[in-house]
Amino acid sequence: QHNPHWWGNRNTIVHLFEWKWSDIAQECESFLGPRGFAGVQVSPVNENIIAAGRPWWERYQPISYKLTTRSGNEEEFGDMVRRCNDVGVRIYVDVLLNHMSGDFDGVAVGTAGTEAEPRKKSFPGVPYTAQDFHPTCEITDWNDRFQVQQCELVGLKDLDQSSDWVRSKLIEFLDHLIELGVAGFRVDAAKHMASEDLEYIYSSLSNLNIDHGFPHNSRPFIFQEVIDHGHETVSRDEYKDLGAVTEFRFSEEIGNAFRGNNALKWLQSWGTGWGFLPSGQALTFVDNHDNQRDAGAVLNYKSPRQYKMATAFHLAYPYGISRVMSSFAFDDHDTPPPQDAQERIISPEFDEDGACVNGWICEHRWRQIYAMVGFKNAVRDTEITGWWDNGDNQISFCRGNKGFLAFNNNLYDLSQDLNTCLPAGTYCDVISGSLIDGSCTGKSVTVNDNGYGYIHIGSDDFDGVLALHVDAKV
Ligand code: LM2
Ligand code: CA
Repeated sequence: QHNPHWWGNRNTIVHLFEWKWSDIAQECESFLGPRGFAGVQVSPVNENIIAAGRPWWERYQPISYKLTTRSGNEEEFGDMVRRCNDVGVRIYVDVLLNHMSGDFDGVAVGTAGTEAEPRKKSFPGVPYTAQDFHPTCEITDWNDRFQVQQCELVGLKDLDQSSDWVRSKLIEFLDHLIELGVAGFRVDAAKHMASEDLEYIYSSLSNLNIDHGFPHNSRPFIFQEVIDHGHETVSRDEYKDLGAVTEFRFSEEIGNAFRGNNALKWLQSWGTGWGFLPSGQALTFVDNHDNQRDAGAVLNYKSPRQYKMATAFHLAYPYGISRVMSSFAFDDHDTPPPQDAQERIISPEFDEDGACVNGWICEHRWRQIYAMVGFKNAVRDTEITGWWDNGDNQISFCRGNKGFLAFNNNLYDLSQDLNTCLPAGTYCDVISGSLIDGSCTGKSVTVNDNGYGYIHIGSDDFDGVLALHVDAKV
């Protein structure tokens, strides 16, 4: 279940973290479809606990499988899926199969009004009772398979996926979403579930809904969140044949490289050469909603120059199933999404350039990022050719004869003739500007009959990357 069911030549997923369904529907029609995005990962859709201050992570504490959250209700969700599918944008849902909520004093009331008593493992909205959960224990040894898979991840009540009842409830929930037209799922905390149990669940799911444009017998796309740095007992290899797996090593290594901790010339062997999963099994990202909040190598929107360069490399190098993060501004781990005084999530607002202004970051609306989504579509099915580097932090390469990229992460200028592999002509750099009414609003490069062009990326240029492709030829 590795096929994401993309439409046409599209090939990038965006995670619209904490967005409301009605806003995503609008975004599919007005921005994502026209810009060639392939799909959206949406926040969890099922009812969750209400935590004080409304941190984003309350949505990782389910109460029932009713489709009512701060992002909207079932009707709004269904309307979003239909409208996005109509413009060729697929929807993938973040699903919580490992656990329900954590401890809560007394009776908890969820976002759909359902009551539960998490301390007693009583979730009548499903219903689940204590016998549907593993006995309570804490994960202290991450090399102990039993603890990792059967104890409670940060105290969240741990479901027993080997039980027929639990399996049937999870399958019913996922099938309900398939019926509504989704293309697949991000499986949260997959490492904390036995792969045999997941295999049973995935293989029991319905085919995708043909009324939403999916071919007959299409299987739901699965990408599993498995954090594997290579030194734990439970490994990504147990999951990779069931569906794609999040490749966290990609995120760390690309952060290292563009932070300057590793010379860009080494990126020539990017992908499996770095010990990553085979391309078709790897869900790749510069940052995700968890690791963008951690200190360390991973880049996020707070380092925009390096972040844009890393994203350009991510989308230009033919490796993995690409996902772009779209965040809201945060100060610390618990910062809630933009919300009003009644704790309702607010809709993004845009300035005249289309950038988000009211607490939403919307990296996917940064020109340097959406232009690379277009680049990836334009060069689809071509190989890397013509690799060049200066032995350090200046690199360039071609994607067949359809696209060309150059990066300068040195503290001196890149100024020289380079092989772009492109047909002769003038091309707009889609990073510094765009092709508008037949001319470039940013840099342009003239390519001669031998495919060479003069490339300049100053060390103090606004962006350290330049990108040319055949769909932005003057
Ligand atoms: C994930 N993948 O495996 C998600 O990507 C990640 O965002 C989730 O953690 C986690 N697993 C569980 O689904 C987040 C957040 C945690 C938060 C949990 C549950 O990063 O901080 O934990 O969601 O809401 C919070 C408190 C924690 C407390 C727990 C249970 O921060 O201190 O533990 O709730 O009450 C006692
Ligand atoms: Ca578990």
